[in-house]
Amino acid sequence: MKVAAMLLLLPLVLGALERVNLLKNAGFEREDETWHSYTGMTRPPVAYDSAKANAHDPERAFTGSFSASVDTRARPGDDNLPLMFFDSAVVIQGLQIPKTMSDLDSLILRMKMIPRELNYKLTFVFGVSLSFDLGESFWKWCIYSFHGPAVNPGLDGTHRKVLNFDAPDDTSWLEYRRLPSTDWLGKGIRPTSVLDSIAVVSYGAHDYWLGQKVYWDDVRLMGYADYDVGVKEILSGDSLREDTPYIPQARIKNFGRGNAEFSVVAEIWDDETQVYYDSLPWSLAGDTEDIVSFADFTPDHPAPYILTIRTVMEPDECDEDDQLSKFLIYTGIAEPVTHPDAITFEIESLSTIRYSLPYATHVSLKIYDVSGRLVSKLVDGEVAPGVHELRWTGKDDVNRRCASGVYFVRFTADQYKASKKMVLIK
Ligand SMILES: [Ca+2]
Ligand SMILES: [Ca+2]
Repeated sequence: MKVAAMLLLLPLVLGALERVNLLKNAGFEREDETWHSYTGMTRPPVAYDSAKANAHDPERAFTGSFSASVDTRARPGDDNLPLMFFDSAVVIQGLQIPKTMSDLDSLILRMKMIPRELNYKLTFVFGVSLSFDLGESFWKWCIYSFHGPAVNPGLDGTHRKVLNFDAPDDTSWLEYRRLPSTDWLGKGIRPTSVLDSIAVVSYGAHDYWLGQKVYWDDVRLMGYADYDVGVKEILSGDSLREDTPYIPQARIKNFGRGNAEFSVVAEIWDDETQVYYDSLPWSLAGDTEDIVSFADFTPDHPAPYILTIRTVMEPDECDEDDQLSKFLIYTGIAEPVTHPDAITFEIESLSTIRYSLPYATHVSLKIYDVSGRLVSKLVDGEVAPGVHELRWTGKDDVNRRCASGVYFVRFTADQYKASKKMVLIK
């Protein structure tokens, strides 16, 4: 019974799966197909299309890195405006792999808001929506709604969580972190409800225009992935030496729960030119790591090189862990010679013995007392080329302390034979 209980516990102990960002291109740095933008509202009372949505805003959004934006600042013309009207700008991403509410951890938002005019600082409305597929053609939007202090807080309910705040006077970025399970479970959402999509929205509405431009950056939905591999760390060094092979090496991980079949690619670039490419097929069980070593690269000219190592898998739920890069500094200095050109043997200090081998060979290193009795056999076997150093601890082969006095160290390597005197002092 005890054994069975232990076995049942084991997967829980090992399952310390890391949470990853389940949104693709969360920093909106690329123009790609993962985010879609829509403008205008298709439901009554009246829709206008003065809104602008950008999944990849070419304006630099204050940070130097591209962001998405939703903009409803422009008010429609005043002619024949009805009492109520809406306009909205939406940037939306459908999830590639179905995720349930219990897979999700936290939602992290970074945004910067500019009200339509300073006078309208109190009446902005924008938000982030999570859409859950409840089955049988039912969906539910769970909306985090950011309201100016003058907007009706009574909108808070089972579909909407109102987060009131004062618009900042400057253009600083705001950061919010929410726990969707805490906010939405029990409000029509179950742990098994499937997340369908996420959207960032700016609303313009009413006879006085609630308009604002909102920039979004690094929107992250942390949770457990089924299919996600990535590069954790580049292990190979950052220096290149002339005519010395460099072996790109990295620690990779399967962050997902499922088995992963993928490839790992290493590239080295000299400015715009690719000077090295290697690709290896790999497979990893869920939540395991491995170390990958690629074919070696020998630079033939000094240059500022960049090494990039990346994983390639389809599908892969998180793209921000796929790739790491580092600069390789070309020192132009050959590595010190590690292969000596002759066999040498010396007693460095009272108990330090050093010998060098230009090639692998059989080595015998034995210590005898003055009567010629074998006291200790330090080395007896095949030894790799290089410089080798060892200390005699002053004990014999059965770990007894030897008496102070004079001993002889006899060294044999290939055809080389030498004997040197050593003094042991206690
Ligand atoms: Ca960005
Ligand atoms: Ca990945």
